[in-house]
Parts: sequence; structure tokens; C-alpha cells
Amino acid sequence: MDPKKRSSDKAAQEMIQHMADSGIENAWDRLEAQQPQCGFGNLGICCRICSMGPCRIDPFAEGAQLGVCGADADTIVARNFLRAVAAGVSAHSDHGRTVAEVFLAAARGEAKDYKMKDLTKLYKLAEELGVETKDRTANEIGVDVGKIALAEFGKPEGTQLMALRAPKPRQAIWKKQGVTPRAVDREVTESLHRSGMGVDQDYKNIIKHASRVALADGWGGAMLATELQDVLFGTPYPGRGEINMGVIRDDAVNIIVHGHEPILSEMIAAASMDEELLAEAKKVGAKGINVAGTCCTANELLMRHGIPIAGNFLNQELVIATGAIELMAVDVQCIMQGLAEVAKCFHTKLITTADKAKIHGVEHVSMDESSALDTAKKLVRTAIDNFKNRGPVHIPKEKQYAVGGFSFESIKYMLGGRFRASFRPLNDNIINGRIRGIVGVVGCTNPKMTQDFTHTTLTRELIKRDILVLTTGCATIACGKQGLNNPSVSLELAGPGLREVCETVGIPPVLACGSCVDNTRILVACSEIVREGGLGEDLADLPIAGVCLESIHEKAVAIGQYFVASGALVVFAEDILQVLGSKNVCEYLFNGIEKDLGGRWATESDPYKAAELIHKHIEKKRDALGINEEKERKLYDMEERRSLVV
Ligand code: BF8
Ligand code: SF4
Repeated sequence: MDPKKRSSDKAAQEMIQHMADSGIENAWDRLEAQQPQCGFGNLGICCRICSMGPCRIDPFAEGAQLGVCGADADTIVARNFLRAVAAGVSAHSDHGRTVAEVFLAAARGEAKDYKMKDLTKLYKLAEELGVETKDRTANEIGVDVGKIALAEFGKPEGTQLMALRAPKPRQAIWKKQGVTPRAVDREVTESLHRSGMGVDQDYKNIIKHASRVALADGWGGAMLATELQDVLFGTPYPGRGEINMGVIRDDAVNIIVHGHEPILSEMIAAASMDEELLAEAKKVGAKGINVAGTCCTANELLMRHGIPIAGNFLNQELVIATGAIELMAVDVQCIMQGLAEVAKCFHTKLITTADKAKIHGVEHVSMDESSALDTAKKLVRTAIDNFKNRGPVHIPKEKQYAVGGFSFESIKYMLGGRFRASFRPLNDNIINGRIRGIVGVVGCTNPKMTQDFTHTTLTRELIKRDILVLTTGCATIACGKQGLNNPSVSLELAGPGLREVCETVGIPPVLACGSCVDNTRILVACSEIVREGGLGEDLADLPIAGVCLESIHEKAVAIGQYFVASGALVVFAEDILQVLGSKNVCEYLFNGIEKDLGGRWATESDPYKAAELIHKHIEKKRDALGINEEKERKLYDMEERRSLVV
């Protein structure tokens, strides 16, 4: 067990060693205990969707090539892929639906602790959704917006309204390909139906539906989650925060909020500022109440309030092992069951709050939107009461300043200013070549890789090549921990063109754009770039790409597929995508799909090679746009030099 192989984050390395010394298991140890992992599963060629199985295809062509029903490797791999995408979509979109429900309740005055904060965004959204705004109160408008948003998840007919934000040629491609997304629930249900035994058995047709269900997320459920969260909690604008386990305080009551929905974390953040509770904390000998986040809910809090981040996915157990956490409150997604065991070794109270996500043996406090702040206060009080039970602590020192809060609106504002907010300067600088292109470095941290290594290495390699990087999810936190969201660190690492633009505009070369649902901000920004002009007609024309080499969750596959179906190149690590068991599926996902939808997948595990691959792709797109032409230097021979008139 070499902590340096497990993580590239110094604080994590320290805590991994500390856990090993204390005999406490974590995800890396459990991964070791799982070795060797199933090769069939890794290749995507095992099927257990009916009870004539489980069936598996021999990848060496020596054994069975068909399941009992006759399904071949192509069908099985494609079905597994579709199911992964659909599951990822259901996660983001169920999050989106919860936000829509709270939003509607807030507008109706039934969730008194939630108030719409960004009315400018509300009016914009209302206009987009065709809601009358004249002579109406914000709440009246909000009720209509909330009802329309909620209906997007389950409406019986019609297609996703958010998809109308895409450039027209993109919408035409979706229509031609038959992948314009309908209601989210319908696409998810159809995914499960199609991938069941004896239904869709044409791998291309199965993957086509993977595009449709993914688009229902990217241009539907997840996009709505972001939009409504912005109205409810405020659209993020750049602000400073701190990232890594050094944000945990030895002199304060520490509360970690972990999961995804700001519905919970926003309330805990608010409760932690309550005067009465602060006085109670003082009474038990603490110097304050310190709220910090892990995973995507942390990104949401940093983006909007500058609340510190204690770490990303693989940090969750390490954070508890500091012994300094009085309470970890979790909601949904990416919450390891292993937390329960780690928490038992310390005084930490682990509490689940979402009725759809309980952990056996762990205390549950139901978070009801009608009494959200009271529930949050109850949780904070539990933490304060628990302070006295704290034993010895081991808190790593590492933390880094980060600038977060790069929403679509804030990027537009930074680029153009209040009176002429515009993407023009960005387009111009892509056209003149100072910025070569834009890449989203997104997603998770996977114990199969050295934590954070690929995200941070890739980001450094890309900005060095004058490529602007937008980060979301755990990749944002990975970059933040290594100072890459701190302009004074990252500007030094950027290529001269990118650096010049960033210095002029006042943005870092690595823009922290938020959580995983906030990948939709990137879609909106790219659509605006197309609309601004000079860089083609469609998203597929843009010099852009998305990349996640440390993915773990089905959500990441869903995101990847909606970027591909929106016309982007998406790069994942080789053995993570679990499709290599079918040559035909690979050929289609890595090549053929580009003809249909303009985007494609690629696999590469090495961040240096991935940077190279992405750079090449970006230059190819620039060539096709004709924006590389004037830049090409002509090399003259002596004869030609002499003929030059100087
Ligand atoms: O939704 S990046 S490990 S926390 S799945 Fe999970 Fe992946 Fe982190 Fe955020 Ni997204
Ligand atoms: Fe086997 Fe076919 Fe059933 Fe899958 S659907 S488990 S391949 S019989």
C-alpha cells in the first residue's frame, strides 16, 4: 500500500497512511480485496437481465458466443451501455425533479424557508417557457415556471423544451436521427423496456436510444436542475473559497454536507449562521460552526457562497478519519456505504436525510421541504452536542485558494461587462488562435487510478496548449486541491495566448463551473458561442471536447453520451467504459456515430496522450472552420526570400 500510488493529493496521502496505521479500511483497501475483478463485466459482455442467464460471451472466441436467448456480444454490450446511460439520466433527472418540486412549493409559499433569489433569471426562464410575466408577482410567475418544469419529467407528449436552446442545425440533426428527447421518464422507461430480454437487438438502434435518453438529461432534467437551482439559490458569480482537508478546523464544530442536492446543504449552511446556534457552539467550547462539503453538493456551495470544500468522492472516508467531524449529513448519490463503518471508529454522527437514500444501521432524519430550516437546525444542534465527544484529531494542513462560480451568466458578464455582456471576446480569441479551443474536464475520482492525477495532469497539459478548461464535478475539486482554480497558480501554467486573454478579461484559465448537473452550463455556453458567430453553425463545428479519465458513476456515462449526441468528442479511460467486448459497438461509438450525430467517443487512459489526442481533434476542427489558415507560417527557401520585396 503506497499512498502515493493511491492519490496524488498530499492531504489524501497523509490520511490514507493514517487510516492504514489505525487499521481502518477505505475504498482503496476494498478495491484490493476485490481483485481480480471480473473480466467479463469489464468488457461489458455479461448479461443478467433475465433468468435464463446469467450469460457471458467468451472474449477469446473459444467458448459461447451467444447468450441463451441468442443475444450476441454486440447486443449485450449495447444493452449494458444503454442501461448505464439510463441509470445516470435517472439520477440527475430525479435530482432535477426534486428541485422542481421544492421550487414549485416555494413559489406557492408552501416551503417557507426557500425563496427565489435570482428574479432576473426567473424572468428569463419564464420568457423561454412562454410564461406571462407582465403585471404578475414573482411567485405567480414561479408557480407557472415550476409547473412547466415539473411536467418536463413526465409529460405525455411533446419534446424537451430546454432542447430548443440548442442551435437550430443541431435540433435538425436530432430530428433527422429521431433522437429529440421526449419526457425524461418516458425515455428512461423506454430504455429499460428496449434493453430487456427479447426486445431491441440491433446494437445501433439500442445506442440511438442511449443518445435520446441522454439528451433528455443534458437538455432536460439536468439542465432544469441547474436553472431552477440558480433561481432558487442564486446564479453563481466568481468568488473565493478554499479546497482540501485543511479546511477542517480543530477549534470549531465541523459539519460535512455530502451528496448532491443543494436543497439540504443550503439549509445547513443557513442554519450554521444562526446566532442562537453559534452561541450554543461557544458554550460547548467551540470557536464556531464550520460547514464544508464533499462531492457535488460541495461544488454547489462553493459556487454560490464560497463555502469550503473538504474533498471529492474519494475523500469522503478520509474526511471522517480526521476524527474532527461532528456530523456528516448526506442526501443522494455517491455516498459510500463504507462511511458507516468509518464513522463507527470515531464520534462522527453520520445522518441520512433523503427518504430515497437510507443506509442500514445509520440514523435517518427526513428532510421535509415544509420544515427544512428547522430540520437543518436540528442537525446542526446534533453536531454541537457531539463536539464534547471528539477524541484525538489528525487534520492535514493542505488547502488551496480557489475561485469558483463560473456560471454561463458570469462568464458572459466577465467577457463583456454588464452593458455589453457577450461571448464575442471569447469567439474572437478562438478565431485569432490565442485560445485554441475549449475542453470540459469533468467527473469523478476512481480508486482504480491515482486520485486526481489524470484530471490535474490533463488540465495542466491543456492550458499549456492554450486550451481553455472548464471543470465540473469531482474534477473541479481535484483541480482546486492542486491550486489550478487559483489564477495566480494556473496563469503561470497557461500558454501565452490563453494567458494573455485570461489576464485581459480577468478570468483564470481553468474555470470551475460547478457540479455534475452543471455540465449543462457548458452546453448552454457552447450554444451561445455558435450563436455569437464566426465558429460554424452547429456545436459539432466547435473546437471543443469533454474528458473524464477517472469516471465511476453511470451519471458520467450519461453525461458523456449527451455530449457526444450534442456533437462533441468525449474521452474516457479505456477499461472504464466497459464496452470493449464488442468490436461493432466500439467501432460505432468511436467512429460511426460521428456521421450520425457529429460527436464521438474515444478512449485513452494516459492524460498526456489524452491531451495530445484532444489537441489534435481541436486543431482538426479549427482547420475545418478555416480559422487556422492565416496563421499558417510559410517557410521560404532562399530563392523565394530573394524575390521578396522588403
Ligand atoms: O455527480 S463527479 S464521483 S460526486 S458522479 Fe459522484 Fe462523479 Fe463526483 Fe458528483 Ni458527478
Ligand atoms: Fe442470457 Fe439473453 Fe437472458 Fe441476457 S437476455 S441473461 S443473454 S438469455
